[in-house]
Parts: sequence; structure tokens; C-alpha cells
Amino acid sequence: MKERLQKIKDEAIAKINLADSLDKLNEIRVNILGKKGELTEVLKGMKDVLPEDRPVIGQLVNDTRNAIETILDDMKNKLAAAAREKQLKEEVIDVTLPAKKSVIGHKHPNAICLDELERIFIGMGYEVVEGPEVEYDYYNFEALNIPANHPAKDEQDTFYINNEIVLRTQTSPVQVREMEKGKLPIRMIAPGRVFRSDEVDATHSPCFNQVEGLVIDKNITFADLKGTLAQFAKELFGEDTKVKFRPHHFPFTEPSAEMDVTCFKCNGKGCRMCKGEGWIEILGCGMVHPNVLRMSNIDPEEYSGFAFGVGLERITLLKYEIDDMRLLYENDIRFLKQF
Ligand code: 2NL
Repeated sequence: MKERLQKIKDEAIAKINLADSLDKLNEIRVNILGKKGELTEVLKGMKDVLPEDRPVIGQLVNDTRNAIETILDDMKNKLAAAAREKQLKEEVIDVTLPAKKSVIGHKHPNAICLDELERIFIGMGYEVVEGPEVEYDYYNFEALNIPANHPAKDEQDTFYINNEIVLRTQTSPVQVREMEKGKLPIRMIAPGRVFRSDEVDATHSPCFNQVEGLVIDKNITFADLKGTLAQFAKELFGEDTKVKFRPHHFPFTEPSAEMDVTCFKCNGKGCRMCKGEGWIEILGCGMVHPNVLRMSNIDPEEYSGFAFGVGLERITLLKYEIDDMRLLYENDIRFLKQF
């Protein structure tokens, strides 16, 4: 019996020393100390031991069991420590590594330019007003003194929803709605998307952005228009910028003009940017037509005003020297992040 127990113990120690994982160690424990384990088998054999020998043999079995348990526990601690060590090594975090860069969105060049335009006019006391993109024919054309037979009203140029409703072709309807409210004076700009039935090319798109401006007060003259737009041009293109007004025609203003600025690239000498002209056209403007005032219940004898319209994309393309408007709509991040 004694030899058998010694053999179990020796074999147990040998096996335990070979165990290289907690799972294997547990397997060994079960095989020796478990219900059907070798040592348990020995205990079951106690009934065959002579009663007088039982205390000694019993003590021997217990000693063996205790000895094996101690070795098992030591090994378990060793393996657990090793496993923890390994895990710590594997999961080490290098806090000095550079952080993963998250891709942050970027303001669209049109948005940058619009912010700048808004900043300039807000600085001069203007309000920024928005309105519907789907408009009544009345607000888009009629209230602006655009006659029914005007070429701009052609289906070739305007998107019609039905006979009375169109996609606005300019943001002037926002200003008409403001005039109708009857709260004077008005100093406002109306930025937003406008729609025209154009084919896409380097300078055209069926949907683009416009910023219109409107001032209505007593004693507003063409001098106010010139002074305001000259200041606007200086702030947008630089202090040295000069402006020039060429007579033009719009149905909603009288007199009307187009405004050119001295080329900010060559200072007016003539270069590729301004096609040798020295001047670049940037907006249309004029004194609000008396018919337009009357239709919105403003007395042209008492009030007068000026208005202007700028194509936002035109300003963006000029400022950033972009030669194709389509680039503004493709939303290619490689293009957009340059600005
Ligand atoms: C252009 C020309 C212009 C206006 C827009 C306007 C608005 C009202 C009354 C009178 Cl409510 N006029 N807007 C005036 C002159 C020119 O835009 O070439 N835009 C791109």
C-alpha cells in the first residue's frame, strides 16, 4: 500500500511538472483526486485493509493527498502568474504612439465664400434672410416686373412645377416677400440655391447659388449703391480694388448696371486671369424699379432703393482661381481639402 501511494505521488509530481497550462493542470487534478481519480480508488480500497492498519494507512493516504494538493496549488500559482505575465506583455499599450487621425469634414469653398460675403454685409448692418426654393411665378417673375413674354420665363430656361409654380431662378422672391411685409427700411441679403434649365459645363449648372442684396429707405440714391458695392469689393478682393459700372438692363431695376472690379491678380494691368482686360465682371445691380416697389405696396415717391445680385460660384471660382465650376459639385475630398 505504502509503495502504491509513493508511486502515485511520484507519478503525480512528474505529471504536474510537465503541465504547461492551467487546463492541463486541472485535468491532472481530476485524474488523481477526482471522483474516479487514482487516489480516490485507493480510499475505496480501505475496506479491504485490516481494521488495525486502517489509521496508519488512512493517515498515509491523507498525507499523500495533502502533498499532491500542495504541489498542484504551487504549480497553479506558477502557471497563473506566467499566464498573467504573458497577457500583460501582449496587451501592452504604448501611450507614446501617435493617435489615429479621424477625418474631419471640411467647409466647402462656396460656404467659405458665403461666410465671407455675409460677414461683410452684416458688418454694414444688413440682415441675412432665406426663403423658399419652390416659388410662385408671381414672386419669381411678376412682382419683379418681368413680363409674361420675357425670354427668362421660357420653359427652356426655367423649371416649371405647374403654371403658377417654379423653381426660383434667382433669390429676389425672398426680397419681394420681405418688401410685402411692409417693415421699412430694409437692408438685407438673400443667399441661396437657384435653378435654371442649363446644361452642365465649366461655367453652367442647373442649380447654383446666388446672393442678392436689397436696400430700401428714404433718399437712397445710386451714390449709395456705388459706395456700398465699392466697399464690398474692397473687403472681398483687397483694399486696392477699384470698381466700374457699365450700363445694363434688368426688368426689375432702373437704371441698371453691371459692376466690374480691377483684376486682383494683375491690379488692372491685364493678365490671363482677366483675359487681358484688367477688369473682371462680378455682379449686376441697379435702382429698384418703381413698378417693383409699387407691386409690393411701397410708394416710390416716398421710398427708393438699390439691389444687386451676385453669383456665389462666380466669386468662389475667381477667389480660388478654379477654372471649372463642376469641381465645386463633385465633392471630391482631395479637391475640397485644398481650400
Ligand atoms: C445678376 C443680376 C440682380 C437684382 C438682381 C433685385 C431684387 C429686387 C428688386 C430689384 Cl426685390 N432687383 N435684384 C437687381 C439687379 C441685378 O442680379 O446678374 N445676378 C447674378
